Amino acid sequence: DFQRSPHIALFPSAGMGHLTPFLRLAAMLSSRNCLITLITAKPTVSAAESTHISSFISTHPEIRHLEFQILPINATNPTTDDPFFIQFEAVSRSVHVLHPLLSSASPPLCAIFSDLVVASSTAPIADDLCIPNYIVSTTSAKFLCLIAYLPVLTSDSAKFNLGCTEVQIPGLSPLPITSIPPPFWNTNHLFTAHLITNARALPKAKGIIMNTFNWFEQETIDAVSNGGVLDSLPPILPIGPLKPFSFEKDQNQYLSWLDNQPAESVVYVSFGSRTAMSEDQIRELGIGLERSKHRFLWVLKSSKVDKEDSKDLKELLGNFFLERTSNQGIIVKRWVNQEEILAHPAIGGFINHCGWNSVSEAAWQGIPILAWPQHGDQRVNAGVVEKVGLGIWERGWGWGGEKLVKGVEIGERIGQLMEDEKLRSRARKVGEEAKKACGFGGSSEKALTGIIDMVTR
Ligand code: BUP
Repeated sequence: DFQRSPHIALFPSAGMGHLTPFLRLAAMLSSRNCLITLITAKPTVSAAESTHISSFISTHPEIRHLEFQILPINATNPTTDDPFFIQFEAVSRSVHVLHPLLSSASPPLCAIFSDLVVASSTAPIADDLCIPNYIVSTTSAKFLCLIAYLPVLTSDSAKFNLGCTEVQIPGLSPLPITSIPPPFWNTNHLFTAHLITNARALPKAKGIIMNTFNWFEQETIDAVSNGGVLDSLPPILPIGPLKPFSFEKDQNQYLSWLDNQPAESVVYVSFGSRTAMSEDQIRELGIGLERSKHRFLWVLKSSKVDKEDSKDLKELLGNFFLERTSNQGIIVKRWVNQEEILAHPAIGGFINHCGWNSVSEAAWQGIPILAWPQHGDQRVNAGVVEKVGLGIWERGWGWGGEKLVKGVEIGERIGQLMEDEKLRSRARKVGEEAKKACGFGGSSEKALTGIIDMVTR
């Protein structure tokens, strides 16, 4: 019955960091009696995305899939060669082809939930169909505020220039200038221009659905709710941490290896799906892991898009390293099931770039993070992690690739991550609060119920 089963279109943009939270949200809404149409653009940038979409659709037959062909990408942008930014632009430019498909949906759509990076393209469609457009943010509430305020900031060079030490967003504690992603200093940069366009569309949205929770980002969420940041911003609706859904169990060697390690003894190392460190930095990280003497599970990526690249481990790290550490840790160069790893009792710490999905997964499991942000929203996210006590962050390591961080220093920080009992118990507390937020009567659970009620009306 249409009244009781609202039909909602979910529309993620490019990259696993965007796809993952949408798939989770699709599964959560579907289990609450919503009819879901998942819109995806083809071709995808990475093989990981297309594999995950097919596997999700085959394990969730109740979810409809609407795949649309994007217009040819414009690969000659002078400001960036990042394939994900280029795809953001191409997806946005192609959205109009969805209009007839969405207007003829049966039963009619009750709402569109779209990615922040297509907000300006979906707003007119939702308007035309007279249905609400909710924006789904895949970053922290703090970084979302920076995006929302970016049109104001970038138009005021007196307050926003490289000579400042801090950036002031109304209602929030100041952001250090070093956390601002470098592309933001250039309004012509594809990423910056794209975010500014979409930030301008935010006031048209009915709400901004966030993968965070009140307790975790209290200051920011309160500030927005009390009209700080921008008057025109719609309500932000924290429903996280978004719950993972299960694919078939990963039958891989690394899981049986983990099964044989003592509780909380292993440091898990991953920098997400779109960061490849330089080969020199990879070697230093290897030295750091070895020196720390802690057990490790390292997901290694040496190419930006998919990691099934040709360089093998011997070439990257050398035979001696692999032999010396063969009893201390394992290195994998493939897509792993990160959720399953973080949930494993052997994991005691997480060296991570602070991609927001990884942060929310670590928060859910109560695993402490050694933050090593590389680009984009990650320094702002690392600040959130540090402030709430989920992890430690060595600011001096800079942005990814800015400097070569030496193995000795990395080893020391790993020791701190794995041996600090206070950090571990605070991280556990974060995990408990995350579960409270998503449990019956919790803040995230109530926000999700509220959204479903709103679109069902
Ligand atoms: Br790599 C990798 N397995 O092997 P983030 C990642 N993931 O499950 P990113 C795996 O991909 P953006 C792997 O659990 C997380 O849900 C991981 O998203 C999963 O970082 C997701 O953490 C990665 O947000 O994206 O990939 O850098 O730049 O958009 O933050």
